[in-house]
Amino acid sequence: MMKIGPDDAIVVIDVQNDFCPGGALAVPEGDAIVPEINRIVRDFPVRVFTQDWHPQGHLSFASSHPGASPLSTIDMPYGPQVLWPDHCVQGSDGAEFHEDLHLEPADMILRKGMRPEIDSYSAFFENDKTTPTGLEGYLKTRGVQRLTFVGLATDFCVAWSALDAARLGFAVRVKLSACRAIDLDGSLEAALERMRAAGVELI
Ligand code: VGL
Ligand code: ZN
Repeated sequence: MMKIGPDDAIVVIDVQNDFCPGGALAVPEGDAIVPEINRIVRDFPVRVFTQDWHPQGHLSFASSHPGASPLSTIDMPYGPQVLWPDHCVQGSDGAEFHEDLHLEPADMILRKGMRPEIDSYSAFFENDKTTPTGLEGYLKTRGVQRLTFVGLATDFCVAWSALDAARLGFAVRVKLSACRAIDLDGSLEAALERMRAAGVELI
């Protein structure tokens, strides 16, 4: 059992159809984490859910770059960007939360990745690492000091969110049994190492 106090929050990252088996950017076993998330979410006094929410033609989509293959990397003004298959398009079924995920306990649902020209893996900042989503202010004004991350994908949106949270001064835990990874060219091991080095507790 995790120790949870009044200063704790859970952040459930991107448990959406497109990241589950059958989806456009399916994470292996992405749907397997839903029962555990449903079980633990109510133990936390503050609960945030995030939703990847891209307009059609988003520049993180390979289809927006003629000749580019999905999962290749290009240089964007804000740094390297993996080009993904079209996913989590605003209003599509793929962008909906997994149907078994319990949303009733959510305090806040945060959407990210809406600006066409920049991706946002992290729940705190877009990929330029400077444009804020507002989540820091929400959590801090609610008195939250420690965050537990669960969701998809461990090596992208979960890791980038956890690393930003640590940088912002939150105590950070990632509950790996309730996360699943894309694991593109060793990206999972690299993300775990960066999180450890940043003082993120992997539990
Ligand atoms: C994600 C790739 C692209 C994620 C979102 O939720 O980890 N990964 N968009
Ligand atoms: Zn995305």
